[in-house]
Formats: sequence, structure tokens, C-alpha cells
Amino acid sequence: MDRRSPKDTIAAIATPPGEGGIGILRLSGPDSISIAHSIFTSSRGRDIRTARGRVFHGEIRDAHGTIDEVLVHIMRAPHSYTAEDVVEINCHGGAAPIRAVLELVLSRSARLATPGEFTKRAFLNGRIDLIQAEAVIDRIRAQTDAALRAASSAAEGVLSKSLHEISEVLIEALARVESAIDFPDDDLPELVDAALRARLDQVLAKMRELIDTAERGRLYREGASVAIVGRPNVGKSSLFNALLRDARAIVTSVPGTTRDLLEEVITIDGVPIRLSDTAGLRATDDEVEQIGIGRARAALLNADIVMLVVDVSEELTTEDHELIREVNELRRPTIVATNKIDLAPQRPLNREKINHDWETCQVSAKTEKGLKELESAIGRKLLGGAQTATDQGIITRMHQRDSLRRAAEALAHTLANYGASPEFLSIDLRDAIDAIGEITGETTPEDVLDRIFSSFCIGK
Ligand SMILES: Nc1nc2c(ncn2[C@@H]2O[C@H](COP(=O)(O)OP(=O)(O)OP(=O)(O)O)[C@@H](O)[C@H]2O)c(=O)[nH]1
Ligand SMILES: [Mg+2]
Repeated sequence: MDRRSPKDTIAAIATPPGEGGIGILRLSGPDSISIAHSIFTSSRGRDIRTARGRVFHGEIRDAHGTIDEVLVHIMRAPHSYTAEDVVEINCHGGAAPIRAVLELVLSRSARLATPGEFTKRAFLNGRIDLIQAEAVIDRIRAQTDAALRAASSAAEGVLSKSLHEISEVLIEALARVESAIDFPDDDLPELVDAALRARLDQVLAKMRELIDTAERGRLYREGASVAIVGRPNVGKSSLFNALLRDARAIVTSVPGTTRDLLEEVITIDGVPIRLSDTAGLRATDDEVEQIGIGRARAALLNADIVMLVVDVSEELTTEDHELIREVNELRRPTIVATNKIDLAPQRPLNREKINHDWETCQVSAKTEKGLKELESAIGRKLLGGAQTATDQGIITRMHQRDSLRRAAEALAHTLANYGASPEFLSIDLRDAIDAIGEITGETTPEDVLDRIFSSFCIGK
């Protein structure tokens, strides 16, 4: 793989398209300062190639005259985002001036950057590892505080440090095993050194702990969906509104009020949740309602968690029981919200008819009694087995988890065969080290790198 530092100079608009206060054009590479110099006229007659200072005011000019009044920000290698010479030109925020400046730098020796190329350079130049590079995009896309904190801790290198420590122990073990291969007459007991073995055991435990954080990490990043379903008039829209703390959906006493699918995002335990309110499920001849019910069923099938609402102020009908059976057959994580507990008398649910895996929450959408418990139940269903972030860091991506699993398997194999032939052990240890290297970026295949960076935006 070509891991040499790039030699050319790239440019891209780093701010979103459209009108804004400012628009930033970013240049990175060995020619960035000279390119900027060739199009920039300092208002105080300074030469940005040699002048002290980092921020210069002036104008960008082409052969026809002034394009824009700008601030030019110079960051010299290695003290920049990419660890190369970087120039950021702050233009007025319209689309036209910044595009004109971009055209101008591209007509010099810069080329247009590909998505994520600035961050890729920071990685190739060794300023950050792959975990930190990926955390950059997670930071940008974080939808909740918890997701942002996880991304920030990864960007600051917490996970990198943990993996580095793991690697060091593995490399030390490999060195011993290899010396046993090279000097076969030496004592083998050296190889099964109890202290090293104990450290390898610890490392394996640490790996497993990190693997267990992956589910939480994934939920922070990707979020989850919860579909509120049930028979008409049981209070689905009322619960939807209560969870949203906003009168978003229409609520009436007419069964069949909700016809379309409504979706909003709420946050529970730091996880962004797409909550959907659906049309009440019943047999109907109304064409519009039928379409709505079709959408409700699709939401039911696709949801990570089903929230089945029943009205306990009424006797459950055959249709209610049929619906419970139908949802039961889906075998999805389900919470039953028994609504309208403010109304007497309440009809207790026949527990025998309810799947024992289901959690039941007594609520009143009207008085909001039980709402907190309902939210906790959603959090529990989502994060039940998922370990909280440790000071070791948190795994947020599935490829990180998969590599870590491979490393853990290889190490477990080493430990199970401790005392076996050193050639045999070295294979497993190498596999474990390589798998960790795929996470930090040291041994990640080029196509995987390309896929990761291409999911970034241009200019990042
Ligand atoms: N007393 C009481 N009434 C409620 C409660 N929740 C909902 N209601 C009433 O029940 C009726 C139906 O509420 P909706 O939220 O529209 O019910 P829905 O399940 O969305 O109904 P459809 O959209 O028709 O399927 C309304 O008159 C609500 O005010 C509750 O907890 N207590
Ligand atoms: Mg409704």
C-alpha cells in the first residue's frame, strides 16, 4: 500500500454551499502558501510567504480585478490539521466569490480535493490514527450529547491509547515467542513466563470489555427506531405527543384519527430515537385509512422496538387479542404500554396472553403518569446488555468491533495453546496484532481506507 506522504496541493470549499456569513476555501500541501501568495494582495503590503503572523487582510485578484475582500489564515507544517502547510481563505459568504476563488487556485497548481482528503492527509502524515480520523466524522454527525462525548473521547485518542497498550503487550509476547524460534535451545519456560501470561489474560479481558461497548457505540451513532402501534383510539398519538413534549399529532376521540405515519426524533439515554406514530390497526373500507394501515404495518416490521399500546379502561376485545398475538409472532423487542390508567375501572391484562419477554408499562398519556418509566423501559430494551463507556474508550463502528473480535479470538487461541510450539503461537499473535492494526490504521487495507474517507464531505 502506498502510505507515503502526499506531495501535491489540494483545495476545496470547506463551508456548506449557499449564503452564509463567511465561506472558507481550504488549501493543503507544499504549494499552498505560494499559490495563495500569487492571488492575494495584502492591504498592508505584506508578503504572506515571509511575514510573521498568521492572519492577513487583503484582496483576492485575478487578471480582471478584485474578486473578493478576504482574510487569509496561514498554518505552517506541521502545526495544521493535515500536518502540511495549510491556507484558509475566508471569503464573503456568497456562492459566487468563493467559487471564483476556487477556480483561481485550481488554475494554479492546486487540484480539487476528494471527499475526506484533508483528514486522510492528517492520517497519512501520521498526525492522527484511523480511529481519530473516523471520530472526526462522528463528531460532525453526532446527534446527541452522549454521541458527541463518545466521538470526542475517540478523537482525543482515548481508544487509540487503550489499543496501543494492548498491542504493546502482544508485541512483547511475540518477541519472546520469536526468540524461542530463533534460539530453540534456550529454555522454553521463558516462553510460558507466568507474568507475561497474566498480562495477556488481562489484555484479553480488556479486549472483551471494549467489544461489549460496541452496541452502545453503534446506537449513539446510528440511533434506533421505535414504532407506536395499536388498535384505534387507544391513545397512540397522545403518547407520541407526550414523549415528544409537543402537540405534534392530531388527537381526537374519533377512532381512525391518525392515517399517515408521523416521525420525530427524541433522545433517550443519549440515543437518538426515531419515534413513529401510526394509524390504528383495524379492518376498514376507507381507502386512505387502508394506506395508512399499510404504512403502520411496515413501521411495525422495521422498528427496532415495538411499543404496543392498549387501552386498559376498556375490556379487551377479540380484535385486541388478535393484535397481541400478531405482534407476538413477530418476536421483536416489545414494550406494552397499558394506557389510560387515570380512568377507572382498569382491566388488568391477561398476562398469559402476553409474551413473557415483553415489558409492560402502565401509563396515562393524559396525566403523563408512568411516562418516565416508559422512557426508562425503552432505554433498557435498547442498552440492556450494552456496556457503558469505560475510561478505556468506546467502540463505535462495526468494523472496529469485528477486528477486535478477531484479535480476541486469536489471543484466546494463543492462551489456550500456551506451551505449544512457538511457531504455532507466533501465527496467532501476529493475527491478533494485525487485527488491532486494522483499527488504528496501521494495517488497514487500502480499499477499506478509501471507503471510510469517501463517506466524509468534501473540504473535511
Ligand atoms: N383519560 C385518558 N384519555 C386518553 C388518554 N390517552 C388518550 N386519551 C384519549 O383517547 C382518545 C384517543 O386518543 P388518540 O391519541 O387520538 O388515540 P390514537 O390511538 O392515536 O387513535 P387513532 O389515531 O384513531 O388510532 C382521545 O380522546 C384522547 O384524549 C389517557 O391516558 N387518559
Ligand atoms: Mg392517532
